[in-house]
Parts: sequence; structure tokens; C-alpha cells
Amino acid sequence: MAETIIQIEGMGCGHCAKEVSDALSGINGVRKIRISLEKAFAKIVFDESVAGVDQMIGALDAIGFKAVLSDS
Ligand SMILES: [Cu+2]
Repeated sequence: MAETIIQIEGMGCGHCAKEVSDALSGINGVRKIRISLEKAFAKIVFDESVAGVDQMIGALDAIGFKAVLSDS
């Protein structure tokens, strides 16, 4: 199991956070998602043999959020 933090631009409210959460939870292998609206990130626990970070960034891009992998 791996954990990553993705920075997400453009989340303005709880509805955005829900869209982000739904998009991420729709990816096979994603186990746990925690979203901080205030800090504009999503912390994701996933099975790295199934899901990849590129896939998550792509899924967010597809619904209109610019996402980048956090440095930390
Ligand atoms: Cu919103």
C-alpha cells in the first residue's frame, strides 16, 4: 500500500471536494481519500500494484481540476 499527496487547484467548496473524492474513489485500487479544502490537497492511500498517481491526476484533469503531485 502506498500513500500520496496531490495538490489540487480550483476546489472552491464542499461540492468540488465531493466531485474530487468521487473521481478518485472511482479509480480501481484507491483505498482511502482524505481531502482538505483549506489546504487544497488530497491524501490518498492506494494499492500501487493497481493504481498510479498519473491515473489520479488524469481523472482530476478530466473533471476540470488541475492537480499536481506534492513535493512532500
Ligand atoms: Cu465548489
